[in-house]
Amino acid sequence: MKITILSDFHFGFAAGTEREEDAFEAAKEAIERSIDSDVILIAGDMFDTRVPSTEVFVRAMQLLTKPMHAENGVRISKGISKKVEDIPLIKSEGIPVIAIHGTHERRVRGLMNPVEALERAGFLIYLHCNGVVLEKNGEKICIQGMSGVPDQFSAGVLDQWNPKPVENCFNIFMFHQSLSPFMYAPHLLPVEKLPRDFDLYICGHMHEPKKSVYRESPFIIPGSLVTTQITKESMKPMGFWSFETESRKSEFRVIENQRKVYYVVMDTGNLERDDIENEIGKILETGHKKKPIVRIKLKGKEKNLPLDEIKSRFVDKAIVSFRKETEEEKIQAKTLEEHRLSVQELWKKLLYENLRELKLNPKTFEHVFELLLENKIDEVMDLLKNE
Ligand SMILES: [Mn+2]
Repeated sequence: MKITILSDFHFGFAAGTEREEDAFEAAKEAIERSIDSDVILIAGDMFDTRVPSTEVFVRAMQLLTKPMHAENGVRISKGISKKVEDIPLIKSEGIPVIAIHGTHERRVRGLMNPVEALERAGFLIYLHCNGVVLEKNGEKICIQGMSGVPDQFSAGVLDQWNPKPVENCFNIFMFHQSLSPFMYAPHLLPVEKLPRDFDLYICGHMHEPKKSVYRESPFIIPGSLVTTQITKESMKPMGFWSFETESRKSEFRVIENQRKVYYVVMDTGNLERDDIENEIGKILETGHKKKPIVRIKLKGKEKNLPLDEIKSRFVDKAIVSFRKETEEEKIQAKTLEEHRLSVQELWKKLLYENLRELKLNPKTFEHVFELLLENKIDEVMDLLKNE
C-alpha cells in the first residue's frame, strides 16, 4: 500500500498575522497531493492549541473531507484495543486518515482533545495506545499509535501499553515525543525504549524532517508544515513523506507553495544600514511567490542601527526581523509570544518543580487545573478526595 505521512500542521499558528494562512495552505497542498495514497497518517500537532477556535476547527474539517471522498478500496478490518464498530466515520469508503494528538492538543483524561473530537465527528480515526488493521487486495497493514504524553511519563506509558506487532501485517508504530538522540532536553524518551520488530516507525513533534533507521526498520520524522520557530534549521524546505509498503521505499515531497525562510548572521563590527539592506535586496532578487521570512541575527557589540526603518522599507516584500545576540531576555519574550505552548509549558514546569518539592503528585494538580477551567467542580472534589 501507499502511505502518506504528515505531521505538525499547527493549524491556528500565527493567527492574526500575515502568516496565519501558511499552515492551512501547506496542509491543503499536502493532502491534495496525497489523494492517490491508500492511507494518510498524521503524527500529531494538527492544531496549535488544545481548544482551537471554531474558525480553525472548521477549516481542518474542510480539508479532511478531501480524502474522505476519494475512494480507494481500503477496508478497516479490525481494531487493536479499539472497537472499529464504534468509529463513526462519515464515509468509510474514503482514504482512511489516522491521527494521534500531539503536545499542543493534549488535554487531561476526561476532557476531549480536538483530534479525538474529529474522530467523534466522523472525520478520522484517532489513536492513543491502540491501533487498527487495514486491508486492501489481501495486503494488511497495522497502525498502532501513542499520542503525545508529557515527556517524563512517556517511558512509563509505553511500558504499560507494551505494543506488539501483529502477525501477517506490515506493522507501523506512530508516536509524538521528544526522542533522544534526535533532541536535547530533559526527560527524553530514549530510542531504545521503543517497541521492537515494527516495520516502520513514525515520530511527530520534531519539526525538522529526517529519515533514520531503528533496528533495521525505517524511522521517519515527518517534520512540520509551518515554521514555528525561526532558526538556521528553518531554511531547509518543509514537506511530507510517501512510503510504499511493498518496496519499503520512502520519498520526501517538498511543499511547493511554502514561505521561504532566510537566516542570516551579521557581525555588527563595521555594519552599516546599507550592508543590511543590500543583504535583504540580494535575497529578494531570487524571486518569491510568498513574502520570505528574513531573520537577521546581529552578532557582536550593541550598535545603533535604524532596524525599524529597515523593516518598514521592506514591509511589502519580506517579513524582516532582527535578533540581537546580547538581548537574551528579549529573545525569550519573543519566543514565548511566537509559540503559545511555551507559556503553558513554562507554568507547568514551575508548578511541577514546586509540587515535587512538596512531595505532591503533579499529574493530579494538572488534572485539577484543567477540570477547573471547564467548571467541573464535582470531578475536582472527587479527585481531591481520592488522592
Ligand atoms: Mn509540533
